[in-house]
Amino acid sequence: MHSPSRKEFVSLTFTGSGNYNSKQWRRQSCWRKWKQLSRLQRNLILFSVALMLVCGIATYPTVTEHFRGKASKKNLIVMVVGTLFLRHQRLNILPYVPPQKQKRAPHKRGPPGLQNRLQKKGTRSDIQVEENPIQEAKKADKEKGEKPLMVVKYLGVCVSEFDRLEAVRDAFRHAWKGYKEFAWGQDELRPISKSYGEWFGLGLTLIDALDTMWILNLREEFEEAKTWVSTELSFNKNVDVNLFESTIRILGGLLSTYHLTGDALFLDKAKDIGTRLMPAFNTPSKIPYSDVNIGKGTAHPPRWTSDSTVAEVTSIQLEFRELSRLTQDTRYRAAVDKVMQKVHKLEGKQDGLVPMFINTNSGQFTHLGVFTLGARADSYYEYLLKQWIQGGQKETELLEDYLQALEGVKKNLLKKSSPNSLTFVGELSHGQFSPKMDHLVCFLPGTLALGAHHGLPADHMELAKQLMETCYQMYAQMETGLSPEIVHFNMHEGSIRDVDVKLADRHNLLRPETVESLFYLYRFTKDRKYRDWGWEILQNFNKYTKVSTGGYTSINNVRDPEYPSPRDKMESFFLGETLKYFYLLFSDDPELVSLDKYVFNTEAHPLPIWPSAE
Ligand code: DMJ
Repeated sequence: MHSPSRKEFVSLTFTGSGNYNSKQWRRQSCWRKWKQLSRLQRNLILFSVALMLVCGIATYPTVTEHFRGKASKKNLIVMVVGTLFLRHQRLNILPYVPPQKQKRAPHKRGPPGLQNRLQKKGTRSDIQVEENPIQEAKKADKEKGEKPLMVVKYLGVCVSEFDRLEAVRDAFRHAWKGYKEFAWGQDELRPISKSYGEWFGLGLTLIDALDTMWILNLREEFEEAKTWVSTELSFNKNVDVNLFESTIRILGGLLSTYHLTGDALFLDKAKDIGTRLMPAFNTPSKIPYSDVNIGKGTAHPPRWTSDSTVAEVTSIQLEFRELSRLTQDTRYRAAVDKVMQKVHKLEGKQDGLVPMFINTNSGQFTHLGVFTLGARADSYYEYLLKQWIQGGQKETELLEDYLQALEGVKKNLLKKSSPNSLTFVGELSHGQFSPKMDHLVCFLPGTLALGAHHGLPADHMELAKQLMETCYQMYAQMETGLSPEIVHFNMHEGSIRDVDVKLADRHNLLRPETVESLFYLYRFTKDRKYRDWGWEILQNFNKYTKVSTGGYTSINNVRDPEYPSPRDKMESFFLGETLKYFYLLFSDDPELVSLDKYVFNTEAHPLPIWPSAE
């Protein structure tokens, strides 16, 4: 983070006697002081003034463009003067203004001494606490006794889209710095212990992040990563991988990078991993096992059950179908289409909602009667719509299942909270409603909006907007401004707050779903509040999860801004998804991954919508 150097200021102290209010005295005094300056000082001042004028003229059209009709005149002046001032201080021409230095909320208190506290508790931490004007303004409101039941939006922070995009690129570079230094070529960075964690041993973070680097235009970083893929990445390894996770992150990441770059290296690698995953489908029912040994070509369910997770077996289709299209080898598509056809016909659904488990021997749902849009079922619904879009909107069974499931959601799972009537999606267990909602469910506003964009009923967009507000409140109502993994909504009249969080659910894993939905909602509505919400969330990630030596960490407690308790893990999806969706949210270019040409897989890897002839 750039901080202005003191050496760059020229200090002028005016002293003197007499009537220092008189204009003449001031004029004479100034002139005398000017004459007292050395030639170097005078030249420096003249140069600075000239530079400020030139920058001012150059900046004016850009700044007015950003703020046309969106900011008050006062804000505009603050922005122009602020930009010029900071440029002058830094003596360079880059138009990036570090956002947190721009404007402070009144009654600012110092940032909590997180680092000290962590060390006192004996936890080694390099978490970097940054100033956050939005949180400070909220605190100020609280101190004034204005308890924000429904947290209001602080839109007055004067930051241009350009700054926001740069802030995302900075965040990516920071995450990458940690990965490169302490975890290069490994699956996940452990940023606090400056080490790494292995899951599959396949460079998961690096592969997940490839297309993000391309989209963020971080070409140097991309080239380094590409070199690793071409020289180091081998799938010929005696290792068990999870079919779903390696499909969405590795196969999906390689396919999208192939499409964005046109480089055949990524298609070759995609074909290699796709082929090695195929043994998972050798089951009595053709519903795939959860795990595959990609070196030995054997597959098996988890040790304790012969069930697979419904979301896992129904969220690998976009990737395998695309692999068939690109390679002209129909086996990949045939395997995953068969799964969808079987699930389409299965007994045990309720109004289109599916249970969470399916047996690989019998091919039947198990653990019947429990319905959620969260963990273990979430992306089933997402992929119904997205496969329909990918295939040119021809596969009507997929659309029917999607529409029916949404009716099932409305009928069984959709409720309002108290006191603020937030619309939320709860869960159903053997006829009993539970007001529990996983953060994972926050993919739904984006998916609903995407469907409406592709011609589905307009009320899908209305529901998307309501749920978007709820997902935002899951962040805004927490002390850190970051959402917990799971919330419980209050439904009793007279409740004081909408959201409760159980002790075990207070963690935040740097998940993308809310940012993902904000991206879709902004793309389709152009309502700037979605960007402001995203900006607020990004700042809170920076404040509570950024580790000074590089990387970001998941945290244990979003309710304690003094001690969020780092978990020492940066999930690959933070680079693959969260930061990518932030960037796309702040980008003004609708052609940067056009939603009329691409469909994102559930790990944010864009795959093409097939031309209508296919
Ligand atoms: C990602 O791997 C995918 O988005 C998946 O669909 C759900 N879980 C994580 C992110 O939260």
